[in-house]
Amino acid sequence: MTTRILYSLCGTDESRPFSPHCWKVVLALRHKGLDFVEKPTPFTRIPALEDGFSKTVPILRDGNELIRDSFDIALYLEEHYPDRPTLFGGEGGKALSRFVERFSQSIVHPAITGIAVADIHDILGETDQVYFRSSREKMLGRSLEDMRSGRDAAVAGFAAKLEPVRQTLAFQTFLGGDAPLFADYILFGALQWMRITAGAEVFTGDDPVGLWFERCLDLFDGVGRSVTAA
Ligand SMILES: N[C@@H](CCC(=O)N[C@@H](CS)C(=O)NCC(=O)O)C(=O)O
Repeated sequence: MTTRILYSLCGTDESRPFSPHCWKVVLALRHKGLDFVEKPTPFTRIPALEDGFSKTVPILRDGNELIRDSFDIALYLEEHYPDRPTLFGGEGGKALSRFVERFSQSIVHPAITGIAVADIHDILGETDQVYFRSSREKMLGRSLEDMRSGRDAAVAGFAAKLEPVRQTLAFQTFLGGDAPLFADYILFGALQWMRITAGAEVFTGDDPVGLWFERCLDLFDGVGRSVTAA
């Protein structure tokens, strides 16, 4: 039997893994019907994983193979498990998923950072808090306290950033069409990160994006719901 390990990210509570990129991989593995063991790891222990293989998670060990980066992991799974349900629906799907990744990374992630960064700090252990504060304050050019004071405005402005997704969902049930593909899991990962760390209510009850997110939470026996909202 293949040993498949997904190294993911957690704060003090190992039962609440929260990394967006790791959630993408959880859904990709479930989509392919592949068993795995998840090992949630605090930030400052990531560099020691698998003899220093990667500075970031997710890391997937699949037997003797080690793969880093969520998109590369999805490509690897597609290539090595071609008989399982497709994550991309062909080469065009791979290219278009890259657009969804860049949209998520450049528009959605900064917006979520504005909402959740101080909350993330608060769920980390002491060593991680020191690392997180200094690395994030340097990256953002602002203190975590300053970020926290902008939280309400960030929540209020969030839903509008997803207007292209909202309009797309008027044509189809998932970004992938009638059924979800990796593109859905990319955006799901971002919203799941916010749900678990900040629990912010960013959508009105009838917002198609919120309804799509609920559909994603239902996938694969509700694996996304196995971790409750903050
Ligand atoms: N492009 C990478 C990004 C991975 C990434 O940034 N992971 C974060 C957790 S969400 C991480 O491990 N950060 C380590 C750190 O900031 O020290 C992917 O898609 O997997």
